Amino acid sequence: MIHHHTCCLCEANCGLLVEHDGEKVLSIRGNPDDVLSQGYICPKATALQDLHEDPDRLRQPMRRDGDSWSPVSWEEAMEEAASRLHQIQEAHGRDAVALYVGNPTVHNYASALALTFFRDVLNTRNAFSATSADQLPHMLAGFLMFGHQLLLPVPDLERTDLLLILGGNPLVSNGSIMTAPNMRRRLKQIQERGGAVVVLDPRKTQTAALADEHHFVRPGSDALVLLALLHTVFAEGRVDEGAWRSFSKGLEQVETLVQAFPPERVAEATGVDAGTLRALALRLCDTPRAAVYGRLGACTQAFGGLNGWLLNVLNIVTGHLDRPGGMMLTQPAVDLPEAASWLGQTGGFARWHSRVRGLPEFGGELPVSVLREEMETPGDGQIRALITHAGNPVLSTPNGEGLSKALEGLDFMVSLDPYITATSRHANLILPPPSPLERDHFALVFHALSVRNVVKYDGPVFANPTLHMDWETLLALGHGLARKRKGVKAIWDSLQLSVMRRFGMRGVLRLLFWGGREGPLRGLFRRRLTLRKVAREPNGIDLGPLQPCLPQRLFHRDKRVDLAPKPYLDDISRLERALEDGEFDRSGSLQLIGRRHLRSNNSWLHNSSRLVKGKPRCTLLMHPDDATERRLSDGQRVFVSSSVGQIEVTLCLSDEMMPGVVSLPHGWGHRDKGAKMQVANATEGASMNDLVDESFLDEMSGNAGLNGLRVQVAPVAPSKQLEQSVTVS
Ligand SMILES: Nc1nc2c(c(=O)[nH]1)N[C@H]1C(S)=C(S)[C@@H](COP(=O)(O)OP(=O)(O)OC[C@H]3O[C@@H](n4cnc5c(=O)[nH]c(N)nc54)[C@H](O)[C@@H]3O)O[C@H]1N2
Ligand SMILES: Nc1nc2c(c(=O)[nH]1)N[C@H]1C(S)=C(S)[C@@H](COP(=O)(O)OP(=O)(O)OC[C@H]3O[C@@H](n4cnc5c(=O)[nH]c(N)nc54)[C@H](O)[C@@H]3O)O[C@H]1N2
Ligand code: SF4
Ligand SMILES: [Mo]
Repeated sequence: MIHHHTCCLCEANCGLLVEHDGEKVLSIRGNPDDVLSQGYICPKATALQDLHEDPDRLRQPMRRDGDSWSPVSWEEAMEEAASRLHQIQEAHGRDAVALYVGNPTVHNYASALALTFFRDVLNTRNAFSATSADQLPHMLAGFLMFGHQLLLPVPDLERTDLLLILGGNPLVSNGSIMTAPNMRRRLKQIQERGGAVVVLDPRKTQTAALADEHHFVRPGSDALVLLALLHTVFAEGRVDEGAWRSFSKGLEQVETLVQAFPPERVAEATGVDAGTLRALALRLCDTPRAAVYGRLGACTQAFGGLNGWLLNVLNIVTGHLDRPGGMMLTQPAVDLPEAASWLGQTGGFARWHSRVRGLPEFGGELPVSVLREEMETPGDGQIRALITHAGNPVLSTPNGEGLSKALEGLDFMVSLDPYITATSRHANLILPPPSPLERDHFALVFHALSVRNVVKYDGPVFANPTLHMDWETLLALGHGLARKRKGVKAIWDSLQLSVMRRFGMRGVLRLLFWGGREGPLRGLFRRRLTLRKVAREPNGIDLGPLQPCLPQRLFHRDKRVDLAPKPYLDDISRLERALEDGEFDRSGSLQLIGRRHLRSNNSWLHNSSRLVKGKPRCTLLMHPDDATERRLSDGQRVFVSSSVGQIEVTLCLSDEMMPGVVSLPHGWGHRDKGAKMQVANATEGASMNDLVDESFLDEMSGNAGLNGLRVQVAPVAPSKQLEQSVTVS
């Protein structure tokens, strides 16, 4: 039997044909008729079978006793979790229980919806997520400039003639904040129609290799690049005269500010020469359909916040925002920003600050870089218990080793995770979800970030009534907590959650369709799309190319784009100081950046033999000149050390690296961190995040700095190394 499904592993959301015989998966292939992916899949799709069949995947709740684990019934586990969390909140206040929400949550509409209810009940200020180790700067820019944290422009790949990429490697990541399966084909199509792809990256990545132009850029210096591009646009009198001028404000402030950043001033610090910067700026102005797209590398650095803003500003003043072929906003059938605004949630910034370091809240969450200190620092509001949902912060967030130690000091921890991971192994209870093939799929978040407006819903491939979906576990836990509390709010929460548990998240989705822009409640001329209609189309429905939608889509009350929000203007002085103090200089130390691999997904999928086989992947890439300077050679074991830690890895020399920059993938080191995953534990690797100092971050937005960290590299046995080289010479 063949079942249509969608791969939930990354943002591309590729359509799948899953062939199965009863419970046995026979094959997983790309669906040639899928509305967006048209048959494309990457090697990870077939690993959905491995996930489904993995003997290490937990199939019932587990309770830890010291180092040993034993199964426990759902009823017992839920009761224990609810009462322990309740006791801790009663004794120490709501903030004593923290929540960390990881990346797979956004790939699961039902848990994303359930979390909004659960967070409301938990009511803690100590809420964290992978957002602050990822796209927070884009969301902050959406919030401050357009009035909604979920208004994130995506490149209109189908029509652009010039795509400038800063800090993204979509050929490997398959695109982020840009749902666009088959990036290779899409980038080649730009070239085939006479357009060009230009990449600014400290590594000549797979995407850079395919691009028409690649320039090395010094890690962390993108804000200077963007300011210099803007400088040129203004200095040459090339600011676009489009309609956006009538619904924006703050242009004069931007003009004044960029005057201080001529290309010549930033060339040395950025590693990009002034002529290149100037030519790039003019090319952007000369190309009617162009898009400047920045992603992870431009976010997770010391000036990530400024980058989020400057990327939008550059697109706006060159006339490339909200225009076909430029950076555009989506209008999906289930309109996430609008639905969130019905609930009064358009975002928020700096409404409160973290207790110890005073870093700002964003969207109701604190930066994950403060998680450890908020656990270890005594006082009111200290974190004493933690709930993790689909996250592995020990491997994925700064100072993982430090965090791992801090978790040992908690009074109670519960993890919703299919595995005993580096993080969940510290939990008292693990509550596992079903596999992705055992749940339905709707790309609630990624339809809102898709390069074309599409809509699609898939039912589960396998039905398994004994399993508890993440959403059910979350709502049951919230319900359990509410029932133990007293007062009007507790009664309301309890009532609301019991209705929601019965109604189900599919029911909420059905409602969202009704009120959505294509839904029956939106008038006669709409398509009257309902979930039922969508579910009848297993290949999905095309709703057409992205359409200009400003200023209507703005959420600011004055319906204007704010080009110059104050937090950004204030932060420019920090950038100025860094430039003046020589912080961008290469001073002997190396700068460490990350690297993704097509066959991996953050800290997971490492327990699939077919994905991890082959050459070791957790290697340190270094330019040969840097190796010669340090008398290091290819294939040698080295220590990489930083202000907070040291790891041992194998060195690989490669001229794809910018001199002075080294690269490591993150999410490895399962065995050292005590995970219980046979294949992952037998695979070589160490955790890059053991090196990342929590104080290396974007102080303005609070986003973690995961790229550009200063490190030292030394041979594992210096004396032996020296002996060898002396003998050779
Ligand atoms: N150094 C460095 N660090 C990084 C990055 C980097 O580039 N460099 N990237 C950052 C980014 S972009 C992100 S998004 C974060 C990711 O950070 P996290 O989200 O914390 O980490 P993941 O590795 O995605 O962990 C996902 C966990 O969820 C579990 N899981 C998978 N599916 C499900 C499910 O359906 N339900 C439940 N309950 N659990 C599930 C997996 O077993 C795994 O333990 O890492 C960040 N960390
Ligand atoms: N195969 C695979 N796919 C994935 C994931 C995965 O782990 N594996 N993770 C998923 C997740 S959670 C996310 S968020 C996306 C991320 O997807 P992308 O945003 O494409 O992220 P990366 O592939 O990490 O690419 C970041 C690039 O930034 C570069 N870089 C580092 N520092 C700097 C800098 O200071 N400036 C500039 N200009 N560039 C810099 C790096 O060299 C790298 O090429 O990928 C998703 N897709
Ligand atoms: S690119 Fe690969 S991992 Fe991403 S959705 Fe498609 S098949 Fe899945
Ligand atoms: Mo991410």
